[in-house]
Amino acid sequence: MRLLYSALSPFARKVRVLALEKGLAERIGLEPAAPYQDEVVRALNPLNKIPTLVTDGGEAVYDSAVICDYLDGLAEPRLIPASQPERHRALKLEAAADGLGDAALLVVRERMRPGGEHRQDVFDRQLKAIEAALDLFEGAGLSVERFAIGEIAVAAQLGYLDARKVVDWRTGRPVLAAWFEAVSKRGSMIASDPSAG
Ligand SMILES: N[C@@H](CCC(=O)N[C@@H](CS)C(=O)NCC(=O)O)C(=O)O
Repeated sequence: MRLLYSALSPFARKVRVLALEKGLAERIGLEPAAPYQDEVVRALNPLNKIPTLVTDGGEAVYDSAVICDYLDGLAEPRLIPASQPERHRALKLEAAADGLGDAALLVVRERMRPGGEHRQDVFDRQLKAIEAALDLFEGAGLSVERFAIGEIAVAAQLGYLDARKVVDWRTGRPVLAAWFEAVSKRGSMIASDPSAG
């Protein structure tokens, strides 16, 4: 398999962490891609986004949630719970984390605009979503021991907030900060840490 990715992409990191946790990483070749600079990924994914996985059979799979679902079916341990209510909880957590990631990306892209072109309404709207999602995570009872899809998705996005200095998310969220510190020690998180190069 091949994974088109970038080291900084939190969605690609979610996929990589899941693959590492499942022992699948050595079966996946990592291919850097730059969807904001070129159109290379569009031949595989009409959205021209990363992560995009190409299976051994040559099928292109996207987006990150669908890639995780595909990889989860290839090996144990299952990191997307099969039974309810765990499944519902995990997928909802993943959706909130991915949504935070979409908002964080918009903030970062908006900041890249030259000075006078910033759109304050975009900042305000997206920062509200980021802060509310972080508050949700603070009270979500995230597990250090059970590092399943919901937890993986949250951890990947918190890493992105740090890497891009999007917001100071630790202030006022001691539970989330302690949880992230603990899960950041996992081999999968260390191996996929964007600051590690
Ligand atoms: N919902 C998608 C989001 C992926 C995404 O936004 N990827 C960014 C990089 S982190 C991208 O490729 N953006 C290119 C673009 O929007 O044109 C997923 O979960 O895979």
